[in-house]
Amino acid sequence: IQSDLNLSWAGAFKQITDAPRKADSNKGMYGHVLLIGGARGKSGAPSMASLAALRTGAGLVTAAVAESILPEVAGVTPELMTIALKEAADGSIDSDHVDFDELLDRMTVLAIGPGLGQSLAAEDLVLKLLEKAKVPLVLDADALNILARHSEKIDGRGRAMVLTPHPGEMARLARISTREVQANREPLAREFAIRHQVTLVLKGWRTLIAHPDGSMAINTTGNPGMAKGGSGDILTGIVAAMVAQHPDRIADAVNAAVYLHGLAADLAVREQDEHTLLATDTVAHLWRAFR
Ligand code: NPW
Ligand code: AMP
Ligand code: MG
Repeated sequence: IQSDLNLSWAGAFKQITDAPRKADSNKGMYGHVLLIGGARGKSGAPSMASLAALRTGAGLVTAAVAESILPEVAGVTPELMTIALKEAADGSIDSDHVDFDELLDRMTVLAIGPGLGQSLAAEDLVLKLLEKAKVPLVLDADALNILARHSEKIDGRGRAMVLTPHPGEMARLARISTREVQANREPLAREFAIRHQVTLVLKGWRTLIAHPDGSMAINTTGNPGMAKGGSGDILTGIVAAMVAQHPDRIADAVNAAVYLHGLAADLAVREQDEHTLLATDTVAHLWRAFR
């Protein structure tokens, strides 16, 4: 964590990760995460994100997915609630049949993108969600690929927006090559976050978190065992759950989410190996990371 902010952030961080749940807690105090993503062949992405959100302490988690993949997603764990959305012939969610008021009712945070695909129907859905959702948004994967075509809509001023691109997705957002992204990570992330007033999580080894006020954090956890399909989908769930629990402290929540994700993976590889680590093993070690 950047040195000038080190002390204040270390304190904030501990408050978030060490806070005991009040004895008289109820699930309504810990937020309701709504996750929208998945498509045929990519049902694992919303499943993993949902599982990770549940394992990070969200009070309730609902996955809203195309009806044909709902059985797979619902099967990830019985704690997960699901909403079946009508789909077009190609399997994409058909936004003309979505009742957005009902879908978004009582949600604390909306995470969109893992496994969603980039069809025209998916694009329509993402744009409508951006317009209708009044809660903090976590945008990942295909939601980012879609927004790369509508950069004027990337605006965190109305409600908070957290974007979690990997370098390939950042390249699409910034319309430059992945190589250029990697050569300019810090200035690129900072300028993007300030210009769009969003929280930008630029993933990869030493993930950067750039905040709308221009401050930045560099993550120190994580390992190459995470360079496998599913790792980013799990981060989306962790970020959404942390934001759901701390909607008034988005910067601290996102910093903590990124740190915990990498720490859980580091603790998991101590027991096995970077070659064999699965993204879901990271979820299974989240409890150790919190401890
Ligand atoms: P290259 O090859 O080096 O030019 P894509 P995706 C780059 C879902 N998933 N450093 C790199 O580019 C996701 O949620 C579903 C440098 C790489 O080839 C999405 O919706 C799963 N470069 C969808 O699939 C499990 C880096 O980006 C390219 C980099 C597609 O997502 C898998 C890949 O990016 C997946 O999560 C780095 N650190 N990281 C499931 N089980 O359902 C990435 N790149 O083309 O956006 O594809 O990330 O696989
Ligand atoms: P995605 O590409 O969306 O699946 O995201 C990959 C996740 O794994 C991100 O959180 C990355 O920061 C993390 N990750 C991938 N490779 C590494 C690495 N070599 N070291 C640390 N973290 C990594
Ligand atoms: Mg990803």
